[in-house]
Amino acid sequence: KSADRSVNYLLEKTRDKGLETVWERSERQQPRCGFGESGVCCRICYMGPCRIVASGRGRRIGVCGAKAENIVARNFARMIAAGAAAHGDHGREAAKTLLEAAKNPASGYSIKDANKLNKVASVLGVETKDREKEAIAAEVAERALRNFGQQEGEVSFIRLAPETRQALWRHLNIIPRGIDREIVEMMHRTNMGVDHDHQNIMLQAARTALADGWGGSMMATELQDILFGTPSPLRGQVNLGVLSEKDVNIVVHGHEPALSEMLVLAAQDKQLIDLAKSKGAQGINLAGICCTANEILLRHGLPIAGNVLQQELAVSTGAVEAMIVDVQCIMPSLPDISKCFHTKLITTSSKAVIEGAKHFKFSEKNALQTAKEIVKEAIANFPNRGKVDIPREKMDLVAGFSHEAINYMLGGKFRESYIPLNDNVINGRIKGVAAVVGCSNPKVIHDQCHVSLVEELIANDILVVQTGCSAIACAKAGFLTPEFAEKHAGKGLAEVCKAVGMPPVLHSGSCVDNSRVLIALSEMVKVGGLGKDISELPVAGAAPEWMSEKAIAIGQYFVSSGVFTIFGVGLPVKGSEIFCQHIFEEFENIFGGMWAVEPEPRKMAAMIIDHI
Ligand code: NFS
Ligand code: SF4
Repeated sequence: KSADRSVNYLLEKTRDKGLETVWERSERQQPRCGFGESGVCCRICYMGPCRIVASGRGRRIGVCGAKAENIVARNFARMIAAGAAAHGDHGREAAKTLLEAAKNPASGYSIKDANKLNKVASVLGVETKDREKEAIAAEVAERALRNFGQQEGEVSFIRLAPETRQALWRHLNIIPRGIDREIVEMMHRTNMGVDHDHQNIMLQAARTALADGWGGSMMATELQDILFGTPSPLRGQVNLGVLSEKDVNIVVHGHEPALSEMLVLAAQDKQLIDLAKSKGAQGINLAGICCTANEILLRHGLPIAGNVLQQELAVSTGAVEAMIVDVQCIMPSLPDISKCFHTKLITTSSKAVIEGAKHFKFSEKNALQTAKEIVKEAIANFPNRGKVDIPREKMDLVAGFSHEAINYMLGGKFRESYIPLNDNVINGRIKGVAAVVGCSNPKVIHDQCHVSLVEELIANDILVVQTGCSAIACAKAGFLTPEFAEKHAGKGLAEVCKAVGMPPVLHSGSCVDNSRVLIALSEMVKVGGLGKDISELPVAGAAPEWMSEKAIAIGQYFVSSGVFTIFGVGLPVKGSEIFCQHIFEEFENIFGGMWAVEPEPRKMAAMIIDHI
């Protein structure tokens, strides 16, 4: 089931115990409905559901007359709207937290990176001269919040894109006016009986996706850097072996660092550590799952227990006192598996409540206080621990490659810039750059596609940038160490990695941090020598094991930004040849970037290498 031995080991154990995980449930869904899988099931109104067969003697149109390309486009566009909504809401929370940090010292939040604050202030047009950082931060937060409800104009971060790209977007009339506004319009236009032109639907889908990448996601990344610090390279560890037999294990899972950052503070509290000792533990071990894990790794070097498909397995070790979740990618199966062990499942967001879990209301106003209560709850649970079975697998890694860090690392202290990267591409040592990102999916062998694809790319001198669960997969396989370059990277890439002391695979953060990739690509254009637009750069994007709507939103903003983007597993579009032709071919003439799909990682690598 997995390329990761610790996963296979625990899966055998859970099966012996008669427990169920995502893999058993996935098998039970076989055979899957072909209409749904190929995107031609429409449930938008209740004259349906309608299922379309585009060719042959089947039902070619829905009850209302919708054709296959209309239905596929609407479904695809709605996935983009949902993904953009998730990232947008995350960005909104970051802005609210920044406002709290600026105005309410009792919240426990503060401004960690004043440099970044000034940079973001200048993008948002906030005056910085002779002002306290709190005053600047408050205005930055307020302006950021305005980006969501704005009705006209352009969202602020668009201006970080290359001029040529901005001009193209203006020409296509797809610059997002406000983040929320584009999502609402997307939902409206895909209602029963509104937009019946798949090309027109996809233009608004492109705008909605840009409102994610250059809007909500970028907001989340940039404001979190101000609040919690901009990542720079540091060492860490990954995989289920990071759970400790002797400590109170607290696993944070979800996405918003507003929660996990406070848990980091609470877990270091001397009184709470003493309390843990009084219960017979050695101390407190905080580890993460999914993107929250990436956030605490990048900023604190704290360990990652695993990616999205490992959430149930972490509980099945019997060593987790509390799993604390906020929003996104949290399986509703967690209370069931937690009941079979002593693990307390704790929800913290009023947006994400799970029946069977204990709810601690967390808000940016009482953050540290709540975090301490949660840690106490975990400590109190330590004496209830039964037999534990923690797999031995854990791997060292180096992570923390924000675009600022890459800049600094390549250019050195006195001439921070992307010039050396561009030079190395021009002189042929590095052939290009690929962003390999996204989820894990039980429809394919866990981690396998990520690992095989990345292996092939670096062997061909392509520098790989990673985020999300994909980064965790390659980290577990040992790809995120400078030493890995010597053995597995092509000669040119290995030389560059050795000179700079960096891994051939750069971990840039969580999924909202794909916005770092957009900024890095824009910098590569601005430095010059490789092309006048992102679409002219030798770069590509890939999500080999995607599953979430968020991944589709990311894919579309990469494409709308001019990047050739390839997805594994499959895409729910095959039901319409007309639609496929539009996003796989015609898109290139519109955006300079286009979608592709290929489940086989070696073939996927070949397509990326060809493109580059
Ligand atoms: Ni991205 Fe991060 Fe993982 Fe997929 Fe989920 S955790 S936001 S959506 S599964 S990569
Ligand atoms: Fe069927 Fe049209 Fe209703 Fe979709 S919108 S369910 S195709 S009638």
